[in-house]
Amino acid sequence: SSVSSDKATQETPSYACQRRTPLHHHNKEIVDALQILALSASFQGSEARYLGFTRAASVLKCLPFTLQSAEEVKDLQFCGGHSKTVIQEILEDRVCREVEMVKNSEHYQSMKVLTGIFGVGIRTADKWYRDGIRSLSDLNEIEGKLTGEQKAGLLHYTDLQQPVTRDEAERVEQLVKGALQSFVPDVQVTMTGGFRRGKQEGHDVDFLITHPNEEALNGLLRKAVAWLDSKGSILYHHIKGRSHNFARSSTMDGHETCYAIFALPNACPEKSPDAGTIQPDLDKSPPRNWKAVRVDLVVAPYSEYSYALLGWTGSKHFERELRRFSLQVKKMSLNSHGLFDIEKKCHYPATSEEEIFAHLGLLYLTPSERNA
Ligand code: 8DG
Ligand code: MN
Ligand code: MN
Repeated sequence: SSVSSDKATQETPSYACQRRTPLHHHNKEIVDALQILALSASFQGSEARYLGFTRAASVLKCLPFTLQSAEEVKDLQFCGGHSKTVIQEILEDRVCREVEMVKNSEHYQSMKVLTGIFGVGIRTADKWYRDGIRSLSDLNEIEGKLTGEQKAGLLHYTDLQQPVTRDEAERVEQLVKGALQSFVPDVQVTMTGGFRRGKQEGHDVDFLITHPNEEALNGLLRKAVAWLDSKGSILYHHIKGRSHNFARSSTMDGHETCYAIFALPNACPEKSPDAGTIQPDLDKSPPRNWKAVRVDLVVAPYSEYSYALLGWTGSKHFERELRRFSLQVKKMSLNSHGLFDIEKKCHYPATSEEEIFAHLGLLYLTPSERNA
């Protein structure tokens, strides 16, 4: 829907799923600023402004050079006037007044803290804000009204605010694989989410579980989680069962999913020459030998595996753009279960992500090119 010359349109395709978006790019300061404005817009319930700033930030991630002057900004495509003003201000003054104001605002700061709690979305946080809640300590007063998920989120808040490192993610993978394989030795477990896109840290660890024999998957997630729980590895978990009659819309997914908080044991320390030295124990409480880590486990039947893999690898903006492209350009409905051609009224099976891109007429993008 953008009005630009044919030549310019060829340079930057309009949907993020038509572009290679690397993890590292050349305009971090500007992208960070635009993403703060996007987040602030979402905190205010403005989906349109959220999308505008998010799209502008995403376009900048693909630029192969660092923006130097306001002059270069004029020709930027898929970047609205408001975003362009922000970019120009940063290029000229290093800071943008609107971004500084947002960062200092009470609503933004409180919403950031409150939505940072596992189990707290924007609506809940905003309702709390309107009830006068500003910080974590204010939540003690309404403790009785919190869900189990939110109570766990609050209890492990400090740990969960720490990024999960790749090393920690790999140790979670060993735990998860060990539990699943004790029931089904040849179960397939794949790390998805940001780590699959090449990120070195994340806010959680995401896994996709499948097996060629669908019977093998029956009850597997519940058994594996119960097994981990019995070993003390689970601090919180909530399993959402598979929904068989979910609407095949582009926004709903119905895979069996476990949202959990793991107690990840610390890595074994390297043996050092003075390992035997007795350390004075100044603090009387014993040192904690685990860290709370958020983990998402998703089970997909083998026939839907490629769609689930594509859907759970992200990024969130990439997924949103992929579904928007499917619907608007191809008249097909895409979700983590499959691809449905609305006009031909047929489903497209796929045994790899490459095949899904091909069905959509898109150039294949590797996971590390999906950091939109
Ligand atoms: P991070 O954890 O490193 O911060 O980033 P991430 O791994 O990219 O984000 P994420 O929040 O863990 O989400 C990973 C992908 O999973 C993302 O593309 C969106 C997708 N995803 C959810 N929830 C759901 C859901 O309910 N259904 C489907 N199909 N996908 C989902 O987060
Ligand atoms: Mn993740
Ligand atoms: Mn996740």
